[in-house]
Amino acid sequence: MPENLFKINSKEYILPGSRACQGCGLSLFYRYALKALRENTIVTLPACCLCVLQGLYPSTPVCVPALNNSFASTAASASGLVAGLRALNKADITVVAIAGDGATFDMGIQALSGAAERGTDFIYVCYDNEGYMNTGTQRSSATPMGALTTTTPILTKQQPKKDFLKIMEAHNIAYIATASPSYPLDLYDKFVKAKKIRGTRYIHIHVPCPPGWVYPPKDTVKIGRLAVETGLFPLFEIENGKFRFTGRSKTQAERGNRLPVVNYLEKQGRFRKMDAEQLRQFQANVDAKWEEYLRKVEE
Ligand SMILES: Cc1ncc(C[n+]2csc(CCOP(=O)(O)OP(=O)(O)O)c2C)c(N)n1
Ligand code: SF4
Repeated sequence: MPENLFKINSKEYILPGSRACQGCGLSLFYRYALKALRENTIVTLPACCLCVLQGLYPSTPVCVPALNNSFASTAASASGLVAGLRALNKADITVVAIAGDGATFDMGIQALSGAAERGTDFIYVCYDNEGYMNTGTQRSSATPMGALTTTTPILTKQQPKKDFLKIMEAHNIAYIATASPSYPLDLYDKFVKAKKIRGTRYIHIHVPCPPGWVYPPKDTVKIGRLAVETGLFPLFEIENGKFRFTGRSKTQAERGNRLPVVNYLEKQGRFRKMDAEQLRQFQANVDAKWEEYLRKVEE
């Protein structure tokens, strides 16, 4: 892992002029991921906020080739790119599929599951802003219980978030990791590593979104840190079936010093209607998941 930020590739692959909102966690993640992936990378993406960030042809602030595809077919288009590059003897180019949670948890799960089962040689990244944000914050199956969205405007979302990492784990793929732009060294390191591994690699990114989560844009990094420090979004990787915590989560697992999840929830307007029972249930779900991960470390 690079010891400090100065060890990170200094080249910028996103130039000024992106159309993402102020304080967007997606832009932060994308900046560090592209620095790690460097040249010899092709991105494929569906309709989503990343597509807005990429801009409209013929102008874009992004310096790697990118293909726009339809909503449900990110992994299918990545599979096609991999096959095409192999036919052209250009298998050294890394294909990176990047999609939001709506395009992954809901719409694109079939194509992703198929490609993962075949072990297709690409990196799939789900950037999880926990809703259909590009179209105005509709609920997805990644939206947490208790959140207000434009399709759960009164009662809040009643169901817990789908455990998508568990679904990906069941595919026994080459590499799985979680990462957060609030911990850029950890994120950078995981993309450098993923680029070297062959087969299907899945990286799940926690992406705070100021308008959708209802908090001031200046707080993005703080919100991302709280997600990790409360144990809601632990940093880990699973390589050849072996689970290990990384970065801040590794220290916390050793020291047992997680913050209460309310510290994270209270900073966001989307949780303002959460009642005491939902809060209790939320904390219980986070605790149970954390215990499950601790048991995996021991396996
Ligand atoms: C088949 C299809 N249905 C609906 C849409 C409209 N649409 C465009 S972007 C989007 C939201 C995407 O959500 P997500 O994948 O979570 O990415 P985010 O917008 O949050 O970045 C929707 C519903 C579409 N483009 N195609
Ligand atoms: S809606 Fe959220 S994820 Fe989309 S560009 Fe704006 S801040 Fe980023």
